[in-house]
Amino acid sequence: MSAQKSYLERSKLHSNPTAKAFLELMERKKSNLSVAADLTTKAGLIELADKVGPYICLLKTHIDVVEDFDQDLVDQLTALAKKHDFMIFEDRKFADIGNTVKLQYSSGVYKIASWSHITNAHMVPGEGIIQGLREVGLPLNRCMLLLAEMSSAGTLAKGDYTETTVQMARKYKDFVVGFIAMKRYADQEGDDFIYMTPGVGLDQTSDGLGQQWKQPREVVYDQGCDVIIVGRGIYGKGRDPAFEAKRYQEAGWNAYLERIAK
Ligand code: 6AU
Repeated sequence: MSAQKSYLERSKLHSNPTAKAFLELMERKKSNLSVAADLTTKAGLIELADKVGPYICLLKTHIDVVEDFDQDLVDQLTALAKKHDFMIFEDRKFADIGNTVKLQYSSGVYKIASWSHITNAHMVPGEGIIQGLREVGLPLNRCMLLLAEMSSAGTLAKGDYTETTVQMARKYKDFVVGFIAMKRYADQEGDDFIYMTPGVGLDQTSDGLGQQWKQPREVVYDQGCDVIIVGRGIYGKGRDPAFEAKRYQEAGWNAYLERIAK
């Protein structure tokens, strides 16, 4: 089972170069924390990335919520990723036919494929969505996650939908390296998917808009997921982002150490 192996062991065997580098990075930084930087200004996003940078393996962006987006923001985030040694995950949640997502991924205002190491997509449109994104991303050494489950109350991503999503990931393993999921699924021969879980909070359990927050230990130790994605628990009102990021980094990492020692 990949859940029992260390990130380093897994990195040695991984066939996707970006997933391999990401697993190495997690081990090097002793971090399985991704910060969901859902801020609406360029200055706010850069400031947060610089503050939490030392504690994270992955900065997750929603680039389309930034009011004053420009190429300089991308350049600065890329420089911060180098300075602090983290990767960038644009949480675009693509959901259209292959030809359209190719354009959305490569072109337009954001040119996501040019700077984001990892992105994600819903499987609603069927297999063509992976084929379209893969055509753009593979030559650039990018990779993606499929949304197999969601953290929100009443999600329709469950049962057969989740199972088919996992099968599709197996079919396109060279580009699909993992899932947004609430738990780890049983491995089949040769599987090593990276499981990233949003809806993580140490202090609160819900936001009144359907989000449901779980403890880091529940996600990493009990459910066997690899990366905790934390937003408002870190940058929310009245919080000190560097202090909180360190707190979540420790909680996530300790749960991982406990898991691999099982
Ligand atoms: O910690 P929060 O609730 O402030 O932020 C959670 C982040 C947000 C969501 O867009 C995202 O995680 N998210 C996702 C992702 C990462 O794809 C899926 C999901 O099911 N739930 C969820 O909250 O940026």
